[in-house]
Amino acid sequence: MKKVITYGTYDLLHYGHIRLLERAKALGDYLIVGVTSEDFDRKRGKINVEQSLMERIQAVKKTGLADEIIIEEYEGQKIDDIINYGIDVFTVGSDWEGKFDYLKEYCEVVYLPRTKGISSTKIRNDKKMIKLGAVGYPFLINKYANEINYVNGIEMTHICLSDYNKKDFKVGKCIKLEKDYSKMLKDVEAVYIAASIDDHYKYIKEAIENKIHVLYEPPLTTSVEQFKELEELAKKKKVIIMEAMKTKYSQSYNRLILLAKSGVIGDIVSVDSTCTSLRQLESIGEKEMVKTQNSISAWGPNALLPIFQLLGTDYRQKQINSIVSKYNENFDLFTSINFIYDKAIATAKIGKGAKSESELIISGTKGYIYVPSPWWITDYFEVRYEDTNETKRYFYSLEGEGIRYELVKFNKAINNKSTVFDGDISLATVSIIEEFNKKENINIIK
Ligand code: C2G
Repeated sequence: MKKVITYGTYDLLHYGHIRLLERAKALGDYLIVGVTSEDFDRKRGKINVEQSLMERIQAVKKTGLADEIIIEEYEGQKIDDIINYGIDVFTVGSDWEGKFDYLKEYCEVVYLPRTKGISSTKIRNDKKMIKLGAVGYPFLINKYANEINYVNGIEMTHICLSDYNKKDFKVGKCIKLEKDYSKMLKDVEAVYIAASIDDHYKYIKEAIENKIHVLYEPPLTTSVEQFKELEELAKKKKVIIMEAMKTKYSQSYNRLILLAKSGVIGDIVSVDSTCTSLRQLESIGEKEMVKTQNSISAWGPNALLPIFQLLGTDYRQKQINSIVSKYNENFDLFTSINFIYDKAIATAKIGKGAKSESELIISGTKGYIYVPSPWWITDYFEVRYEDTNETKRYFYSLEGEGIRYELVKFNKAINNKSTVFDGDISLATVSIIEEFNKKENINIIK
């Protein structure tokens, strides 16, 4: 029996895929189709795949052409499969011409002519493009304007100038610069809000009222009352609201949270998360910095995320200690928040006026997870035990600081009308920021 193998993603299965499978089948008696896993596709830079692995497998199965379907999960698997399944012919489309010649050592390699005029990318692009407008800080908007080019189905069409000049935005000519926010909202379906925290509420509210989907730099607002109002309004208007927190959508971060919850380090007894940066202090000085977003609202959402995800928001006790600026009591240069849970403790340390090792450590009864600084944009972490020989290292690819994965997620949420808003965690964070701003139950060190 002549065994043939071929691989692919098979996203939104189309005529080109089917023709390839038919010809692959005709090369022998038994056809094995390797469908790529989400992880593997992401590693090889395919971030726009729309369908889940299961949906793609089902579609290949439905063609009736595959005698067996396997999952392709890692680099180098093709050699393993060819040996293990006793493959005679490896085949793939001519877009890969020459790329798999190294397999000739193990079996026959056939490149089949690719069908012209059709591709998954084309099908994805032919769908309606979501128009995104942006408002706020140029350094953030410039990054998003660049990263959105890697994402199918969504484009940045407008930027609201608000407090800035045209020259602050280093973006292509096809983006329209608009002075008036309300006017911009008329021309877009979604908006990215990276404005000063004092303007968040009014910008977000106006967007939701106009049924515009919102991607916002957290926090949503600094008031619990406003938070609840906006959350309710978004539900009523059936609008997606999503935090622009790249950590939250990065593969390595999600994997480490899952691992921590799976028990590999035993019971979690402590989460220590530190987020500090002196960048702003060094560029504009303390006197100017204290007019901007304080440390707790700038870094709080990030630093508190792993604590609330792993231990929940139902802590028994909390203590906030803050060193504040001599120029402005409402500006914390450095804050530490300590939590006591039923069976665990946690600390978040944040600061725009002090520098520390910005690491994340999750301690357990059997070992700990260590994420090096800056942990919120990491592509690497370790699971460590008493016996250092047992250390396990995890590597991931993180392109463009993770912004493009966040945009893919936002785009998918809009298309699938799925919710991506973790209300409990965001609310718990906003309530801590509000407590600080109101100076309730806080130790202030001047
Ligand atoms: N294909 C084709 N004609 C098209 C589109 C795709 O013949 N118009 C072929 C591809 O050449 C490939 C198969 O259909 O052989 C699956 O295509 P994709 O889903 O795009 O997968 P791809 O990224 O090419 O994966 O490591 C090799 C990969 O696993 C192949």
